[in-house]
Amino acid sequence: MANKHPYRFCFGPWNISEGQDPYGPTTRPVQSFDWKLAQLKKHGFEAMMFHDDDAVPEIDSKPESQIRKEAKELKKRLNGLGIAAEMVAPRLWFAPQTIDGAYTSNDPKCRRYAIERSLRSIDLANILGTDILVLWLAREGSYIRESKDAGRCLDYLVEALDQMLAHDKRIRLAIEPKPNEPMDHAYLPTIGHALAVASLTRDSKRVGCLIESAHAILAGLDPADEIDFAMKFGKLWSLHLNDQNGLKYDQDRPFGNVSLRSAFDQVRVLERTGYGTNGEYVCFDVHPFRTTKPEHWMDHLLNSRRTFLRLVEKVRSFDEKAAQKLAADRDYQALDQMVIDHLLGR
Ligand code: GLO
Ligand code: MG
Repeated sequence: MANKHPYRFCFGPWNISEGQDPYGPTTRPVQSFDWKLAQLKKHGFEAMMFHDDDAVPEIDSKPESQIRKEAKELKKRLNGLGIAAEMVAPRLWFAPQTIDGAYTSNDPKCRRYAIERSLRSIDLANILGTDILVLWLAREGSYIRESKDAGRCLDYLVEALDQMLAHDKRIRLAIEPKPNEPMDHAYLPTIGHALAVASLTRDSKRVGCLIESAHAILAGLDPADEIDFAMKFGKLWSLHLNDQNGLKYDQDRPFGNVSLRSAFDQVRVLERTGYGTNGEYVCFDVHPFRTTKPEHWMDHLLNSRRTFLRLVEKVRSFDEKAAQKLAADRDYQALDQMVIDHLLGR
C-alpha cells in the first residue's frame, strides 16, 4: 500500500439541501449560495462542484456577456478564498426543453438546446479553471421502450460528445452513469457502458467517467470493483462517494453509513490504485436527512469525510501480507473474518 498522498475533498451546493423531496417541501430555511460557499470554506473542504446554473443562476435567461462577467466574478471570489472549482456540469434535467431527454430527445430543437448548453458549460469550466465537464445523463433513457430507438440515441450521444470535444481541445468529459431514476432505464447505466461509448467518439482519450457509489449499488454492482475497472483504464477522473440501502430510490446517504465494509473496500482500491495522485478530488454526493435540524446541517458531509479518513487509516494498517497468505491458502473464511475483526478494531 504505497499511496500516502493526502486526499482533497469537495462537494456541491446541492449537497447542503434544504430537505425537499418529491413528496414534501423544504424543512430548513433556504440558504444562499454565498452561505454554502462560506460553509465549505469554514469546514476545510478544498473545492466545490458546480452545475452551470450554480455558478451563474438563471443562466438560460442571460446574455453571453453577462454569463462571462458573473463567471469571472465567481472565479475571483474562489481565488480569494483559495477554493478550486472541481468541475462544471450542465444541468440538463430542469429546463422545459429537456422534458423528453436532452441529447437524446426526439425533438431536434431540444437536442440542439442540450448541446448548446453543454458548450456554454465548457466555456464556464474554462473561466472557473477546471478541465472537467461532468455529464450525469439524467434523462437519457426511456420509460416507454417504443418511444425511442436505443441505437439511434447512442448515435445522438456520440454526436453530442463529439461536438463538446471539438469545441475545446483541453476539455475532458466525465460521464456519471446511473442505471435508473429519474428514468426507468438509462442508456449508460454503468462504467462499462460509459467507456464503451467513449471509444466511439472522435477523441476517446478525453472521455472518461465519474463513479458514484450509490449508482453502482443501484446497478447491482460493487462500487469497489467499478472503481478498480475505471482505474485500470486510467479513466476515473472524479468520484461521488456516498451510500445506499439496496435497490430503491437514490438515497445519497453518508459514506459508509450503510455498509462500512463496502466503504472500506472502496477506500482500499483507491489507495491501491493511487486515486488522487493526478489531482483528482474525493467528492461526497450526500444529502442531509429531511429530519436534520439546521444546527446539524453540515454533519453528513463532515461525517463522510471523517469516516473516509478513518478508513484510510484502517486500510493502511490492514495486514495485506497476512490477507494474501489467507487468499493463497484459499482460507476465505478466515479472510472474511479478518476484515470484520480489523473493522471492529481487534
Ligand atoms: C444524481 C446525481 C447528481 C449529479 C450531479 C452532478 O443522482 O448523482 O447529484 O452527481 O448533478 O452532475
Ligand atoms: Mg452524483
